[in-house]
Amino acid sequence: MQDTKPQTIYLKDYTVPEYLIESVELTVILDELKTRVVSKLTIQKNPKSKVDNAALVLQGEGLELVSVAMDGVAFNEAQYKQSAESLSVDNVPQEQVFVLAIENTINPKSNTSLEGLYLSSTMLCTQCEAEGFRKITYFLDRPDVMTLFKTTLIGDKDKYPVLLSNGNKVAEGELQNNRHWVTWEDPFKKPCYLFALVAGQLECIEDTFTTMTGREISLQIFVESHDIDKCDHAMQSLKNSMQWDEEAYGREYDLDLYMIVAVGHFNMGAMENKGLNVFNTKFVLARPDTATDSDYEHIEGVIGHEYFHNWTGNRITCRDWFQLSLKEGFTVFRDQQFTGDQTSRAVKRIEDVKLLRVRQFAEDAGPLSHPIRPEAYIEINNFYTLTVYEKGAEVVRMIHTLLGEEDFRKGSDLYFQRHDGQAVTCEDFVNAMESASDIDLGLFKRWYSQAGTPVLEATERYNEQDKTLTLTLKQSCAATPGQATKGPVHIPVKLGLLATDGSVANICIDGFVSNEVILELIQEQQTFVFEQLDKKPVVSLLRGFSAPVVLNKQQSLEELAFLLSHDVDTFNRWDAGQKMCSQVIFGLIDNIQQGQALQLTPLLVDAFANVIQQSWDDLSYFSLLLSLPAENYLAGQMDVVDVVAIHQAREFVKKTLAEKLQEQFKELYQRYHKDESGLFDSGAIGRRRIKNICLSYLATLETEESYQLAGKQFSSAKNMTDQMAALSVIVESKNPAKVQSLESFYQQWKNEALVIDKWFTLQACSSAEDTFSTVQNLLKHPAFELTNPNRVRSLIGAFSQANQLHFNAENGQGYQLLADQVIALNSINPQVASRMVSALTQWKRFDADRQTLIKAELERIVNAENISKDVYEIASKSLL
Ligand code: 7ML
Ligand code: ZN
Repeated sequence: MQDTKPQTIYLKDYTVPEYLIESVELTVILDELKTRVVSKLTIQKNPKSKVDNAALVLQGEGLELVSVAMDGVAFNEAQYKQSAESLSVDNVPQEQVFVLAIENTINPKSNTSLEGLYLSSTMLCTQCEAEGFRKITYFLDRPDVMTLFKTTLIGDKDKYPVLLSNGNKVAEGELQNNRHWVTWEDPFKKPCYLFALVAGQLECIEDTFTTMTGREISLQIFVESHDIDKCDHAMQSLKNSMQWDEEAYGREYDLDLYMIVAVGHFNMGAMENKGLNVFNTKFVLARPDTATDSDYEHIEGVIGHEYFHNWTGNRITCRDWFQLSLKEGFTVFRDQQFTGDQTSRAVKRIEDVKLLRVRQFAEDAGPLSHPIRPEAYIEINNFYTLTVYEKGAEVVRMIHTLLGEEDFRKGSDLYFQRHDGQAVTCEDFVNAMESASDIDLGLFKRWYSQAGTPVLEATERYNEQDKTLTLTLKQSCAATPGQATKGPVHIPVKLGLLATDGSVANICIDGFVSNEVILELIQEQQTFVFEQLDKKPVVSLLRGFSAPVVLNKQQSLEELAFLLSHDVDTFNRWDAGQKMCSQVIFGLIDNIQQGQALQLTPLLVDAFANVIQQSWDDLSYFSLLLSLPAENYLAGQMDVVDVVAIHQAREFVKKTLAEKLQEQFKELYQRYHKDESGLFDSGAIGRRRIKNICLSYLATLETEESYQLAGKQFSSAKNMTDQMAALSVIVESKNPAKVQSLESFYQQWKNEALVIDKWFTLQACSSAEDTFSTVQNLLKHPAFELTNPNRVRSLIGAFSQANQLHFNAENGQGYQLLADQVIALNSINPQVASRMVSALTQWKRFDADRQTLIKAELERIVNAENISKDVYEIASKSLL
């Protein structure tokens, strides 16, 4: 650790800023090695602050200070104090506005943290959220200080022909020595985390969008020249997003220009900087032969996400970083709705719940469990978590469910009306929703402060005499670090009833009759009585996954098979199949652990055969019904995770289904394999999904015929979806063409970084026996580099987070490999290093031997020299 003990920041300590920065004029003289920043801050005392004569403390990190002046008069060294993290001035004017002029220099090239101003290949770009602006110049780097920005960029005309910043271009000109300048002005006040600048040799595609009030917005997407043929889908996605936000939320874009820049080195997915989004190339670039159908979908979702932030994040921002879920939870909810509307609501909901249940539930159950509004942090970058984002979105979704579509829209309108231009709290959001409806959200607010996943126990009793069904729901939540006891939360439980013939049964409760109800659980235990039921119905509970809880309910395989064939709720129908598979697999895991022979129940084979027999419009949904639960989802449900038994049991089920349903899988494959060029069209996507899942079943048979099928698809594929699907089954199988296929793929795509990422990931995720040594070799591959986060995630991230079987090898070699890489990465990029540690946080879920091995690696990380506070916080809290 560093010399000073890392400081913890607490929500309860929040106070308003003592000073405000009304406006700033920034001049940035760009140079790879030494960029000069001249900043003129117009400052005044905050009328809301109760502190008199407070020192003015500006944050700044890694800056070379050149000069400071106030109201045109230069300071001598006695007139300010400088520390490694700040610049402070005592005795500043309390009554009138004053101008502080600061000059400093920075070195973008040596900035491998990719926070602040840095170099990505030949392009200079910035990332400021959460606290990166302080790496550019001294500032009040907190989201509740909102400022008008005017930015002048100066640079060499050949190296930096394109000079971009937020807002509108207001002036430009030429200078001596082949240099030029551009001035940008952003008419909206914003916190400095939304500042951005980009400079480089960029090309752009342009389009326009006409808003609902008839304003024409100019849209531009900037990329390096070799990527200019991969921007069309991103542009279409942007226009779709703008249209959707007008229709769904009545929100219009507010500047005349919207720019997106794609950069190859980026710590996260993308960033919503006002008028100038900066994106990871992964979420912009797509061409049918380089990007899969899922890539296309993710691009649309992320473009939407960043666009939607313009209202939920930029126009209304967060008071402090504890309120992160205010903008992120709501914006993720909005991008989920958007993607559902553009593609298939059923499929999108299932995909979102899969992510939540596997990854967020694990986070909530582990040592780093925190509420969606955390109470304390050491490094805020560590709190861009699945809990803040995904559970945060679920909490917004529950408000939507409780209020209904119409009142939710009224609530969001009221929220925008009340708080436009402000930096607010999660409480303000919920209050607006409450004011716009008749719903009491008092207890609901506990979702913001209580960590952990609630468990819902459901029991039912049918009374033949009264013709009633009594449903009892009981909620509980296990203790999490720092929260020993938990209270009940407000849980909306969507429910339907099915008659034994599979038809929808009427729900009669409290004198009302309907097809579907939302039960509101607010106490620890509640009982609901449904009347006028001539026969015992089958209950479909927690439809659409109406709350982020674990539902425990006894269900036989027969009952689950019934729901799988009859439920009208697409989520529960799919989930019934998943529960069936899970029950069967857990039975087989028991058999494996006791050394018994394995046998697959015909009930499961029949259920799959039955699904295949039906006719499906939504082939993507059909393909989800044929997918087995993932290994990590199964692991999440075991007391002591047995990675080997999980893998064996699941493979056994897959292979047995392939044997029994071989003819059906072959028929489906032939029916839907069209060798299409890979257009982003829902029909074609569905055909590829179903065909490729059939291919993966057939591949488990390890027959010459299956090898040929995969080989033929691999070599003739005209789109990346089919090519990757084929390569993936080749790599998983004993197919003799494996080495050669991997090599030819590499040669074909060695100049497309994003495709090479896929090549690394595929090998890192393989269950093949030699995967560990493959990963070791790939770390030494010339195309591997620790300075590129996408590459790190594609190899180290994939191996540690998506290869449960090999990462958790009994001898601990997976853990050791990860710790070595985390320690190496720590000094290059602390944010990415810290994210990589997350694979080690779940140690309590394993057997005693593995626990010892993992703990030893965590300790090695904590004690490593110069460990960053990012990595320190995650590793040390994991050990508690
Ligand atoms: C979520 C983002 C960050 C971190 C993007 C960075 C963002 C912060 C930024 C959903 C879709 C795409 C990206 C992200 C994500 C982790 C995840 N403000 O816009 O939230
Ligand atoms: Zn976001």
